[in-house]
Amino acid sequence: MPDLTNPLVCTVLPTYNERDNIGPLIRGVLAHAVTSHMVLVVDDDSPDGTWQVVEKVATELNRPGETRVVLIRRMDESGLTSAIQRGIDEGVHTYGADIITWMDCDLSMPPEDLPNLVRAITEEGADVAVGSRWIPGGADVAHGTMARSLSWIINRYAMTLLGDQVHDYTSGFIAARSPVLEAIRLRGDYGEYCIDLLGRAVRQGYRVQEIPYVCVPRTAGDSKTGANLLDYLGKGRKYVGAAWNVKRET
Ligand SMILES: Nc1nc2c(ncn2[C@@H]2O[C@H](COP(=O)(O)OP(=O)(O)O)[C@@H](O)[C@H]2O)c(=O)[nH]1
Ligand SMILES: [Mg+2]
Repeated sequence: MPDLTNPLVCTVLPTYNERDNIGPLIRGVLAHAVTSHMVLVVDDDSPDGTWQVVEKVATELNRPGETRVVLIRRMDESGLTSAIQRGIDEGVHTYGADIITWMDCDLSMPPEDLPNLVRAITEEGADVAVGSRWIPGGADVAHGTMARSLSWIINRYAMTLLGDQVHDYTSGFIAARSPVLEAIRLRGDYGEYCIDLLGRAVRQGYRVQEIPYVCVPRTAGDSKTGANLLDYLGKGRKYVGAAWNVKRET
């Protein structure tokens, strides 16, 4: 097991129009920290001014000699996957983080559950920890029957192709040791990156551990995943393609 005595954890928070969620989320993540912990927000110049809120929170929480909140405001690039990858690169190379975590910034993934993912790595020897809705103790009370059913089908398909160590290949609530993320860079545009990452991690023999969590509805702002069947099917097609691609490669 790698030496992770007092590791630095960096939580990457990708945001687009999360003005009312980002402040409570940053505070929640830092309030529940179990080791040295910083957050790195990657905002794509959100029209609602999310980045301004982050600047304000950073001014309040950063102390001389201790950076706890960092804002990266991207002006000429956008997209969820590249935002997370940018955060990973900054966290590992600029700040020397040992563990990188990330999650949605809509408060659907409770920050108080994050320590469970971190401990899976620091205390139980996991390389990657995945917040899972589809194992005992987990649930999805955020989405309707259609979205939940499609997610279930896609995850069953991914499990059949890639391995049943993971039941929530589309989770998006992740913690990983930095060397794993150095070896496996994210691919894809949106949520399919998660199937790709977890599928490759499982098939390359990394220890991937699931931690149950309850996904709750966002209360502020709008989902970037459309709510109609056509949109879900379009995303589903990409997810299926990502799983098949990993199976073909490995
Ligand atoms: N930086 C960045 N973040 C994004 C982008 N699209 C979505 N996000 C963030 O990605 C996370 C997931 O989006 P969300 O709307 O919750 O999608 P849903 O969970 O599928 O409904 C949220 O934190 C969003 O603010 C993007 O283009 N750039
Ligand atoms: Mg979400």
